[in-house]
Amino acid sequence: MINFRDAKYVISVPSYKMRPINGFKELAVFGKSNVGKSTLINLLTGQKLAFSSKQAGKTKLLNYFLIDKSFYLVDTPGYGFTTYGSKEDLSFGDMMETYFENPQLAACFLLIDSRHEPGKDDLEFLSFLESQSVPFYLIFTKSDQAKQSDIARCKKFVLERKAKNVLFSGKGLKAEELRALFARALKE
Ligand SMILES: Nc1nc2c(ncn2[C@@H]2O[C@H](COP(=O)(O)OP(=O)(O)OP(=O)(O)O)[C@@H](O)[C@H]2O)c(=O)[nH]1
Ligand SMILES: [Mg+2]
Repeated sequence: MINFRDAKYVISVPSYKMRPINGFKELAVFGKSNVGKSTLINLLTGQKLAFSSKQAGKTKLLNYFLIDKSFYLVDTPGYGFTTYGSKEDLSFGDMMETYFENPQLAACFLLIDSRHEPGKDDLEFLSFLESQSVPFYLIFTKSDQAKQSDIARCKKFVLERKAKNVLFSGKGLKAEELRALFARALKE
């Protein structure tokens, strides 16, 4: 059993190459700015480790958290914060391409806001993930605020994309199911 509460912030870096080298696997959380990546990490660990904010673009670097002294959770900068084609978004693209060369990357979690249609940037990032060999999981966030019709649309989207391993998350939900998904991703 992984103890997710044994969690510690390690370092924020522009490239995975700058994190401590120790052979630990990494699980990385991706998604549009403000989708709830940092909040999800806090829910998983039961601590206020990652800064969450109403203001988009809070997380600007790859933030490494050591969990149970055995693997890293990585909080990534949200995409779609700046307009497409701008300098910032180009550097986000570069950062991600480099990140996926990372041999320690065990699995990715793409977060999508359950209340809205996936945006162009979500679809682009999903296509990018589908083109990579690293396994990925979809998590629909803010489902506590989603309407029944939103949830139905998300489920339809999942079927259309043939995505596996899907989870809904939201404030007030228990962390156990989420922890089980992350634990499974680490093993696979
Ligand atoms: N209702 C609800 N609000 C949430 C949920 N997850 C996150 N939020 C809120 O959404 C806002 C953004 O959350 P963050 O966790 O900072 O989002 P992020 O993806 O880390 O954003 P960036 O660091 O800018 O990329 C905050 O005000 C959170 O409180 C959720 O499941 N339900
Ligand atoms: Mg964040």
